[in-house]
Amino acid sequence: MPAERTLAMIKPDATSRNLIGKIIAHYEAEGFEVVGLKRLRLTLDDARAFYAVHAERPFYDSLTEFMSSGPICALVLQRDNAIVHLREVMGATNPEEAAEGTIRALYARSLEANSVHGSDAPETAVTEINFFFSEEELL
Ligand code: IDP
Ligand code: MG
Repeated sequence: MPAERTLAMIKPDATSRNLIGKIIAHYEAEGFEVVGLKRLRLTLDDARAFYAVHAERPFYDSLTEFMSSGPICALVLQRDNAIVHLREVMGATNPEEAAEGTIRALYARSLEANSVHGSDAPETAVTEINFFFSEEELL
């Protein structure tokens, strides 16, 4: 299978606990190559734009305030079947339902502060990669 790219984020609850290295090491051990990487703080407007698909959901305001509350890490990860494989390595959205050994089972604090993001489909991966990175930044 040819290499595929997906967009990952390390969320503010994880950057604030110095978990960037542990989480990236986990991804590298799973065969992902880090082809794009930056640490930044989203404005509230940035977070609202990134999560616009959830605008009608009751958790939208709280989620976007949380996502702009501190630094995040944005990563583009590449391997075969990257989108589906990253979702497996992350674990379920709700850490109480996340399989043992997944990032969310290991590190998430709550359903909202669940440490990591990963694109959910090829179309969203392209949109989300372009949200953070220009083509020249992906090596
Ligand atoms: P995902 O991150 O596993 O793809 P989504 O359903 O796309 O999950 O939700 C986006 C993010 O919104 C979740 O990762 C989590 O931080 C937050 N979230 C999802 N559902 C809830 C909820 O019911 N309450 C609070 N926060 C939620
Ligand atoms: Mg999602």
